[in-house]
Amino acid sequence: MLGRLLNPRRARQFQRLLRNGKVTLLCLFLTVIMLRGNLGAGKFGTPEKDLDELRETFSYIRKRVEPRRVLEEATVVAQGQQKATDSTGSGTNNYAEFDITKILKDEDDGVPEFKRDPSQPYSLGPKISDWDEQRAEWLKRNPDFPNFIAENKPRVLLVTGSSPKPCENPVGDHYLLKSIKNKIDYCRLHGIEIFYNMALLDAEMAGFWAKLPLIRKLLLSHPEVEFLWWMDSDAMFTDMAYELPWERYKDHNFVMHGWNEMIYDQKNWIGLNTGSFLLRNCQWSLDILDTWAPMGPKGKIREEAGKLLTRELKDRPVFEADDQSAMVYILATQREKWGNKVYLENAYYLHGYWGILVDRYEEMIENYHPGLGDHRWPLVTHFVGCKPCGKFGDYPVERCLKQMDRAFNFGDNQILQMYGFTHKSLASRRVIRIRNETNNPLEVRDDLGLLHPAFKAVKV
Ligand SMILES: [Mn+2]
Repeated sequence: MLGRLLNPRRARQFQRLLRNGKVTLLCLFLTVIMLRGNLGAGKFGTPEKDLDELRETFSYIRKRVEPRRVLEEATVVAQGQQKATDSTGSGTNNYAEFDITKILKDEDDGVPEFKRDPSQPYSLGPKISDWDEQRAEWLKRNPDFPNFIAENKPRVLLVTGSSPKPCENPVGDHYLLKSIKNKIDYCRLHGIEIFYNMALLDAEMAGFWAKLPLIRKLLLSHPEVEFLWWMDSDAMFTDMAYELPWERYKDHNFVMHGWNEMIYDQKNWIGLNTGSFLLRNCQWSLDILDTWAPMGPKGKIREEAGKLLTRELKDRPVFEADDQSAMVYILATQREKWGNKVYLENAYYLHGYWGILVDRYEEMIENYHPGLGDHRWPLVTHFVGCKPCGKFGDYPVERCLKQMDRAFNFGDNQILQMYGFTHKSLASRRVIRIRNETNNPLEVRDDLGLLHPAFKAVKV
């Protein structure tokens, strides 16, 4: 028929075209069948859905071919190994499915824990009344461990810590890690030593009160330390360049963020904050610790003391005695005894309440620079009421974690800038370069002077 319509040469050409076309169509048909089969959507999906999935799959394959293959190989290997260990009965290789309580059960060796004589009042330890003499003698005999490392630069030990147990939720431990990384950075820059505590030294003083036995132990064991700086695990440094005005405290032993009027006139329970404070290593400090501790023992004592504090202090909610309220109460009721050695600091944020700071970081970046320590660039942002390591806090979890990330990144940017990086934004874990690499690395600008800060320089 074709032969009749076309000349023989044209007809042969046309037939070849048709044959090739059939092969092409068959190939296309087979490809579609295969892709639909692989994607699953082919079972119930509409053609549009198929198309979307095809598009996704192709862009996914383009981006992911390598990592995916590696991952698949790793999975195969892991499955193989798991089979091997399952058969020998020595447990799983899968961390995600492992029940951590298997190894975290507290060893009970049958030896009863030391129990204090309940007829005796609680004390942090044997009475010491000549610590200043003992310590002075030690310092004289150990000139290689001076309590001042430069003029007006005391030797400082920053003390922080967290519970011996993992957090109640896995993300809490991640935030503890961020928090200690942040403190390590600040302390390295400022020539401050760090102690991270995870041991409950006195079972009676669990919770807010655990810091008291720890602080006393560290003061007595480290006579070379002039100031101990307590900092909560929920507080972060947000000004890496701010050096404390040590000179200002030369006649004081206890420095807390707070206001005289709120403590001495109003007895307000939030007139000071015990989340970040300085305590000098001296007899006076041992004495105030002894005065501070008796409301701490858990159980009846702490509960009864809580009632007294709620009754006596302004605006305090009903709950067991906490170290902060107890300190407000001591200062407000015994000002003559302690007041002249307590410095209530509010010229910068030794502690800064996160609620009034974290939303203003961008504005601070716009208008100011690190090194100010105050409302323009707060030294410390303290997440009071967020309990990232616990089950419940006083604020929505999402708000707390988001703002803790912002505070961490805000502080971390000051570290990263030294090395030419910054976080993409305060909400981002990712970093970007802020300058090009150079073959003159020693000539890079260090805007904040943090690579070799004057306050860290060793005076020989
Ligand atoms: Mn706190």
